[in-house]
Amino acid sequence: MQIQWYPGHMTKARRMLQDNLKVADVVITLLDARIPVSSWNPDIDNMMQGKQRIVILNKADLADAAITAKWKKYYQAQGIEAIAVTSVKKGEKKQVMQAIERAAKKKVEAMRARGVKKIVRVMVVGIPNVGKSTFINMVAGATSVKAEDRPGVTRGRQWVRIGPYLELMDTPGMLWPKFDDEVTGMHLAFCGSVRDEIVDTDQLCSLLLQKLAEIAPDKLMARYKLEYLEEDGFRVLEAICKSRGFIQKGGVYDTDRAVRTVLDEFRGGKIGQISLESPEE
Ligand SMILES: Nc1nc2c(ncn2[C@@H]2O[C@H](COP(=O)(O)OP(=O)(O)OP(=O)(O)O)[C@@H](O)[C@H]2O)c(=O)[nH]1
Ligand SMILES: [Mg+2]
Repeated sequence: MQIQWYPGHMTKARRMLQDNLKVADVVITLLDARIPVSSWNPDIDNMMQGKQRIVILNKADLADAAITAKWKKYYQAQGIEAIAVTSVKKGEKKQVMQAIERAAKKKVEAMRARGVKKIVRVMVVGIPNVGKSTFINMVAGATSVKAEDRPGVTRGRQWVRIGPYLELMDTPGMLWPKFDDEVTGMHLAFCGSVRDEIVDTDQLCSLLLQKLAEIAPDKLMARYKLEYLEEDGFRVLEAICKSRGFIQKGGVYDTDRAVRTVLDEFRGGKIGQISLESPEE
């Protein structure tokens, strides 16, 4: 499945990111805990060289906790601090603040030695729809920036003040101009980071069902009350139409409705906590 998708505003967003990087003391990269490999933007990564970094495995509530724990170890083994966060939940702020404190410690202490109380500036980056704005609102304890369940919500940058000595910067979601492989684009589309308008959602859903049949067959069968799974994703889609009663006049399967339902339910975690990528692969 080929996905073409580098919208014009991203070139602008990239330039803006580069300009603002100069004033950032710490960079927080949000990854989608279900797809840490595909949500790691190599382009952003290159820009962030030499910065103090924290990796947040966000949407941890939607991922398999055992696999997320492995991912944490994986990053830590590379000397990158990584924490698992569910930004839609309260009570996650403390571990984030502690991580920021650790990352900014050296700089803060150096300034203090010169008698200056430093304001720590943290830039939050990541792919579209990964939850950057939601994460910032969670840390701020208020709805400071707009967050919505579709990619491309945040357009300009925005500083959010978290207290007298901390500011977080929200940035637009960034994809990279080209993917090295099709799997990356597919995984990003499964998880809602590519606009559905630019992909063939029937095919996307069929591929998702094939993937779920492979890695989480029990959850898939339980959710849609299926007794067995066919190899072909389109056949699974038809079985779901039957089981859910998505049938139009004349007995025709309403596959459009099944496609919407499956994509929404997967993205919302209703099929279960499923990680599509594990560090062992
Ligand atoms: N289940 C779950 N949903 C989350 C989490 N964090 C964010 N979301 C949801 O993900 C969707 C996108 O969130 P945003 O904060 O707008 O994402 P963003 O990265 O700012 O997106 P852009 O500005 O478009 O790049 C929203 O529906 C959020 O409620 C999380 O930890 N768990
Ligand atoms: Mg946003």
